[in-house]
Amino acid sequence: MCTNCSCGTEDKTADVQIESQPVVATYSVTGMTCGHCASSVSEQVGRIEGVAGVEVDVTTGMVTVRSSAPLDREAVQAAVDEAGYELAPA
Ligand SMILES: [Cu+2]
Repeated sequence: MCTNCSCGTEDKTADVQIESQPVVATYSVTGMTCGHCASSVSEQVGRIEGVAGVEVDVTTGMVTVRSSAPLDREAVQAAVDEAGYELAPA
């Protein structure tokens, strides 16, 4: 039995807990070649409302974005565009 909230369940992966976790989405960005590219993309994408963290892998072009809610693909595209790179089609 859960003693924290007295809900009576032994399941520690309750829906509420899952929903409160940040959303993680991965995007593919083309044109990045160095750490500066990565930080530009990371900075722009990080400005999108709700974004909690951005991880960029220059080698693979993968951009991992953590946010409190699912992001608008267009918002991510605009941010990547602003940084001077292109979001690869999903
Ligand atoms: Cu660069």
